Amino acid sequence: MMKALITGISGQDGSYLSEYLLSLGYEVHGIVRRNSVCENQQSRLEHIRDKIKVYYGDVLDCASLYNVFNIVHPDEIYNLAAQSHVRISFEMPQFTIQANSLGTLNVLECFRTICPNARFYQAGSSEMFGNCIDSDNFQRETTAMHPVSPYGCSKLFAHSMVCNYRNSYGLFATNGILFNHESPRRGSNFVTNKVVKTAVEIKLGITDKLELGNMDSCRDWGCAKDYVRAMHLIINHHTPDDFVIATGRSRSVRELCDYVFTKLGMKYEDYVVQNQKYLRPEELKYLKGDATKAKTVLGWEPMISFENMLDEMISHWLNALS
Ligand code: F7E
Repeated sequence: MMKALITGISGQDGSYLSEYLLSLGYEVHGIVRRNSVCENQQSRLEHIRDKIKVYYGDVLDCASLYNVFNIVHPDEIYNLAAQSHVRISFEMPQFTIQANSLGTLNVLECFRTICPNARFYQAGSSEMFGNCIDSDNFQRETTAMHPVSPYGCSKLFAHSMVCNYRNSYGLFATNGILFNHESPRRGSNFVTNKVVKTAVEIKLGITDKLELGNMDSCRDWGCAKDYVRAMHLIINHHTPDDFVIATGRSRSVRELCDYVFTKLGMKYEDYVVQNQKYLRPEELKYLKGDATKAKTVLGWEPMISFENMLDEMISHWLNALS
């Protein structure tokens, strides 16, 4: 039986990846950070709690990492642990760099010294591109990377270290460069789930307005379930490599609002107001990923549309809040 170790198992991607790997017959192990509200700690894992093995640890606590690696001896390592909120990375730049950059380095060191024959997947991000874009308006594996947030900088360091460990030590170390991916399990301070949750609250009379930051930025939004499939394909490819995972469609925050409010029989213009506090000191304006390499080399394609994903999120919040 193949053994997977997932850092950040309690996050959106960690929970979907666990489900997917369990369905493939994997033994799934994961590391969670201690949270003062223990119900919050593993809320996304409740339904599979008896099928996975979870350890307390932290990518910044090397002793805990070494301990878990020595217990599990994984065949596949998925490094998903991160401070993943871009705006918050401006408020907590040092923690973001520690967790995302040094944390990745700590996990790489465990990989190199304890189980060098394993395979490693790094959760990279389209935020690494910053405002770099090719002349055809796409970002791809060869596009320059000049990040515009502490989060983007932290992920670029991690991405570079993975390449360095692959080339220096011959390790099977891979990078996914994932564009935005969403689901009902997305934290409700990310824009998709914030818009859907608040629109449903407005529909149900729980609140009367939605406060947002920049509505003109554009993102390439895919579905988390499709993207965890890509992680598994990347780590199981015959050669360690880097892959962009994206849908190839870009939409503005305004278009997102329009779809969600219209679906609920409302006009977003009647409820959305701008609040400066949600603006970022520097904004990444436009993302549109070209996943041709993943399609041709790995056979990966997204299966769930933007609309179907948002419909699932709307149903989720209607059920939860009604
Ligand atoms: O923002 C704008 C905001 O926070 C999307 C993370 O998973 O994807 C995610 O990063 C856009 C930005 O995601 C609000 O300015 C407007 O332009 O949902 P988001 P993100 O920053 O793109 C990348 C690929 C990652 O790797 C990250 O970990 O929406 N926006 N008003 C807002 N965003 C938020 N959060 N809240 C607002 O009120």
